[in-house]
Amino acid sequence: MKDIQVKKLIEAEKKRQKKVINLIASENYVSKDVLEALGSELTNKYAEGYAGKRYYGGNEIVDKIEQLCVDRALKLFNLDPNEWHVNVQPLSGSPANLAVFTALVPRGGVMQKDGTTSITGKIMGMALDQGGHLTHGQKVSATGKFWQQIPYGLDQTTETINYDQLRELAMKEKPTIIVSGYTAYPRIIDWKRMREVADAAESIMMVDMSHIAGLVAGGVYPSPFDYADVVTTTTHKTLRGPRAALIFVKRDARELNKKIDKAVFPGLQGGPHVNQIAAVAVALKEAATPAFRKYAIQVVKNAKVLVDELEKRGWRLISGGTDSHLILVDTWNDGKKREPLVVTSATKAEAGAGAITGKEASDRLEKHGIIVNKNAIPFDKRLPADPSGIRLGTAAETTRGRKEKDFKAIAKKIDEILRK
Ligand code: DSN
Repeated sequence: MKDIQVKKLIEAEKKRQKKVINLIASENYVSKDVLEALGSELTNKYAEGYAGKRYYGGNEIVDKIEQLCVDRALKLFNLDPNEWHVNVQPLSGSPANLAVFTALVPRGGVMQKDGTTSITGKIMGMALDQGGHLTHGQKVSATGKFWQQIPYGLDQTTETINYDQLRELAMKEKPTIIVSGYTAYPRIIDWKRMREVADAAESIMMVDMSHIAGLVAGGVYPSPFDYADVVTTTTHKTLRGPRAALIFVKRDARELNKKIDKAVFPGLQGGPHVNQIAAVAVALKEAATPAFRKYAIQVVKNAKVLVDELEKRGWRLISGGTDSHLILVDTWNDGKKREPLVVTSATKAEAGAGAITGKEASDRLEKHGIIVNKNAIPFDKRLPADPSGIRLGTAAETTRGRKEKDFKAIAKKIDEILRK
């Protein structure tokens, strides 16, 4: 590379990535092949439209790449192309979710007597502080500005989804769409029950499986495809691909797939990033191998070891543990278990002498080479900029070959750093 400034910065970031222990639950390390596809000449090409129906010439090869990606995406999740459609063009998770809502959830826009504008479409999504994602209808996101979010949450005692409450709320609100699949929820989601709720409320069932896609592909987390109408996913978390997203849509008489395709292009995006699509295709092939299945098994094993070792040292884990790659630690207490579980305390005096906020914990760990993110915990009384916990994940370090004994050592180190 001739640009020395950028080259040096890339080298520095490469070094940083090698040096640290990366426990960011949404990050991973891609293969050289994925990087090669991303850095290829495919980035030069405009390809607005879909395979066979482009608005630019010269797309014969690009059509083959996009079709290959489609075929591999369906195959990886055992989907019959007659039953499922997949759009491989979303640039990332937020535009993918926005495209689904744009296509399927009606917007109001009727001026009310008091001058406000009515919003008719309801998106039922988990509240941010309970583990939901911004793009599941939170107010600060476009998805919460164009549509009304009906937030749902967790049971305060178990810190897991209360499906009966969820059903009650859904029946009362009758949202157009119910979103499950979260950004900070360690447990297995009962897709069948989500389907029952969606059917009862006559809602569309959407699953955002961004965090768990690699675990679903690896067969260590239940697949949502037997139940959902729409499944979105980013491709760069446990799936270990480039930053991009996919939208899977069940084919039926409603032709949701056609609406969603139109919302992606020309609704929200112009030319797809063909280099990114090729890189996704590479990652999807990798994810279909026995080696990837072994990887997915190890990711969950490592997370369970991390849970056990932290718990042994007195740390309270949200929901008491994990079924996935993801762990939420309540750092804002004195390092002891809360008995019984209570709403997190707002002040240090209430929290106990050893309490440490999520921000303090994350900053302190980073100084010692462990990278995590601060995270709100359910029913958090603190603000998102300095919440009561941290989120940990095992996907990235498992890619680097770390096993149970390594995660035992990592847990010990985390405990020592946080108690200093
Ligand atoms: N930022 C991602 C995460 O960390 O979960 C979701 O967009």
